[in-house]
Amino acid sequence: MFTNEYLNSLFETTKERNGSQPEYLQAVEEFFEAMSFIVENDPNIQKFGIMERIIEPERIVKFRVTWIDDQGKVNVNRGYRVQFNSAIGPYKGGLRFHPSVNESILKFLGFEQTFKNALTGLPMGGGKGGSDFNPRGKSDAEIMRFCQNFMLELYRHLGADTDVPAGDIGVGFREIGYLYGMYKKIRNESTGVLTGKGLTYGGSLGRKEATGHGLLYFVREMLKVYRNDTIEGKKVIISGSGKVGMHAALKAQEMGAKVIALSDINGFVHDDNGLDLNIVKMLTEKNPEFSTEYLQYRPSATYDSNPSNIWTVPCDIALPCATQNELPLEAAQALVENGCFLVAEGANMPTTIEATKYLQHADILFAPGKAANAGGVAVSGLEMTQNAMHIPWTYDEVDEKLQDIMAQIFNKAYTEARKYTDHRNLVVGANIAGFMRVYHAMMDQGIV
Ligand code: NDP
Ligand code: 2IT
Repeated sequence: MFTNEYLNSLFETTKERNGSQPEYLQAVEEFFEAMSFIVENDPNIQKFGIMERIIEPERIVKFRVTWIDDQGKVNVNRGYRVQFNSAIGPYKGGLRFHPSVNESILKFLGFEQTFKNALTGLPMGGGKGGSDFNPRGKSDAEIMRFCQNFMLELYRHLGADTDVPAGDIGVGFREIGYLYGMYKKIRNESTGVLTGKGLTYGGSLGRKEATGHGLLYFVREMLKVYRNDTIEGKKVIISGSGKVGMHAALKAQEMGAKVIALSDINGFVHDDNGLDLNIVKMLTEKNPEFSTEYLQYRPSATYDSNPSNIWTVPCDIALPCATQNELPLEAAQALVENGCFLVAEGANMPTTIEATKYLQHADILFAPGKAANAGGVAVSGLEMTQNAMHIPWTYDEVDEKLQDIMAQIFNKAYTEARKYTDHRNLVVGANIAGFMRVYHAMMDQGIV
């Protein structure tokens, strides 16, 4: 499977030990493919068990969360924190509240986060957590009670220099506020133990937009370096109109692109002349599922109730920003057939391995999430810095740093890609660049 025997045998063992965790195995497979380019030339990787250690979370905490709904009924959910790797800094990564959450999904996310955080150049290790709690349709009071009970368990594993969670799917300002309020009450301390906080109590300007904006800054570098081109006038389609997708859309428009299709869980809307993002924004602020209502305001658009069909819309650039494995092989084939020339992942692992390979073989420019969506965690790192200094930066200061970090991430991935394989292979480049930093830190710190 891989060109290296040692990686083949280790992957077999990993499959045996984690047979029921497909997302985690998928993330390891993509990583091992990239590692095939370097393990043979560096015997220390094998001798010091670097691969064996780096694919194994340092710690997984799993706990019961009990909460009472508005009808007085007692509910039980599962809470998790996967503390994946702390070689370069405190564990750092989001919390996801979604019914699909399980150990496989959180392990894949924590694993990817380790390399993503390394790519930012900031001192952050990798972690991820969350719950199978479904926030959809819950009242504010229910969300608050759930968050408080979740934190009643999680707090003992956190700390500004130990583990610093943030948001992810289903966790935004509101949830971070409730989680933070409970942490502060239990610990009696105001440290930056969560990022993505509200601006009145230690949050950073620019954090809510950071992943989407960072994604567009990354795309800007790709277009410049590979095509001597800009995004101006390009037709862009975006899946997911949540925190990442919405800000990616707004930034793409600001940079002169035309956002022609956008999806949510109920379908997607398409208008070849460009969607009216003010209407989308107004609708999503009331109700995250905007797609069914958009046509009432802009009847020139079309609506399709299957969100996966968005990939059949002819476009120049596709930005998957919803969830893992949302872009399978058939979608990649449709994109190529319809003239798309660039795919950049705003979500984590939205493209399946087969689809990624298909796009790369078809010479489509492809940006992996661990590089292209690192802007969110990068600004989380900047939020930690501001909290530690007790001084906030302006929006422009944060944005300038974000632009610089995204350009540097592109350069690191591009440089490694050029060194080891095709200069367009940013999957290999990003994995190697992220890995190298974690690897060297692990070597320096001995066998722990
Ligand atoms: P949100 O919960 O804010 O938004 C996700 C959106 O995607 C929701 O509107 C959801 O709808 C929708 N969605 C889910 N499945 C589909 C689907 N199959 N087709 C279309 N839409 C769908 O999450 P985020 O925006 O924060 O996260 C999105 C992705 O980006 C995730 O992969 C996350 O891990 C990644 N990411 C997030 C970062 C962050 O800082 N927030 C940073 C880096 C990556 P519904 O709510 O109805 O289910
Ligand atoms: O996937 C991600 O990078 C995030 N959800 C953001 C993590 C963070 O700590 O800001």
